[in-house]
Amino acid sequence: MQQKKKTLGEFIIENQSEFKFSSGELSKLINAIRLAAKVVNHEVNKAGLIDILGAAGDTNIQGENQQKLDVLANERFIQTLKNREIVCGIASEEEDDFIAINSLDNQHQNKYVVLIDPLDGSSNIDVNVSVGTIFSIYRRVTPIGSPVTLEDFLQPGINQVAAGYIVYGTSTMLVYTTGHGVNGFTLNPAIGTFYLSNPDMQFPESGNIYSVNEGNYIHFPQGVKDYIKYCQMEEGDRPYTSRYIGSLVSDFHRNMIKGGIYMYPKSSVNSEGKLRLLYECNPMAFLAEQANGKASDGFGRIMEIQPTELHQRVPFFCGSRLMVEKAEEFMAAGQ
Ligand code: P6P
Repeated sequence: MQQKKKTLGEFIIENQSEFKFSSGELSKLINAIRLAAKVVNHEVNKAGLIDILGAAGDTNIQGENQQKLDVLANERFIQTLKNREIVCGIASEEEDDFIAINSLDNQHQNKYVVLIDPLDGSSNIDVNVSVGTIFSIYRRVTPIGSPVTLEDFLQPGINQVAAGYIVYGTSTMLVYTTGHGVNGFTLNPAIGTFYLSNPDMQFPESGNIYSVNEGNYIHFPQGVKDYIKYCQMEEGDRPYTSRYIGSLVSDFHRNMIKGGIYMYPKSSVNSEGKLRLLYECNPMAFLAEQANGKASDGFGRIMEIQPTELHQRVPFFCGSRLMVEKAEEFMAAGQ
């Protein structure tokens, strides 16, 4: 007799005492994310059917062509989070500046700020490749009751109280951590319920998959070039397999299950790399470390970087601990 799978709601209630949140606040936050995820999942899955493909005509702060689904996902998550009485501010990768949420009745009593990449990998939408949402939650650092400020968002990743992603793939999964390990929930679209499908997710200590856009090889620092050549050499358990989907959450998710390393290094084209520290690297780093993996900028821990601006980019090496450490060795030698 197959054991009944626990729902996300049951899981949160059972583990409420572990969370740094007072009772009910985390469930409200995760419920808001869960609701928005179901709406976006519905839109992503029917994207091919109605005319919301193609660019919305605008470009975001990154200068990237905004896909209509980007715009829709951004609006859905912001609106759903605004409706909860626990968030005092939101920063979105699709918005130039942060959004202060002034609750009329309790005047900024809310304690948490949420940073979100509403639809990461959106350039894959038109070719039917998985995309994802990434979120990161902090407790505000300025006094409760005062208007939220930029300081509340420019916190090092070690201050995160929760982080996670939704991957809209062959099945839709919500994977998150509150500092007590990583758990994965799969959506049953027929009834709109997330079930605990991957309890206590852990990166294998090593692996044989490396994920990097090798089209940028000639622009990489010498240490990265040397590490890629190391992955391709015939020696021991190498050559490794190269797998690159071009969607961070999908590459990360596969590597966490099978073992592997994802790299987006800096290059002569992208002087600080492409990924955003606050919206992509810190939440994925929190998940990686909670799953016994590692996340580095090639030289040091991602989560210890003190952010200086909302949209700053950093080089990103993330995945199985021994593979990231080997990449760091090549980066140090290549200095
Ligand atoms: P490139 C998507 O735009 C993204 O931020 C990540 O999801 C993905 O891993 C990376 O950029 C892909 O970038 O330059 O290889 O196409």
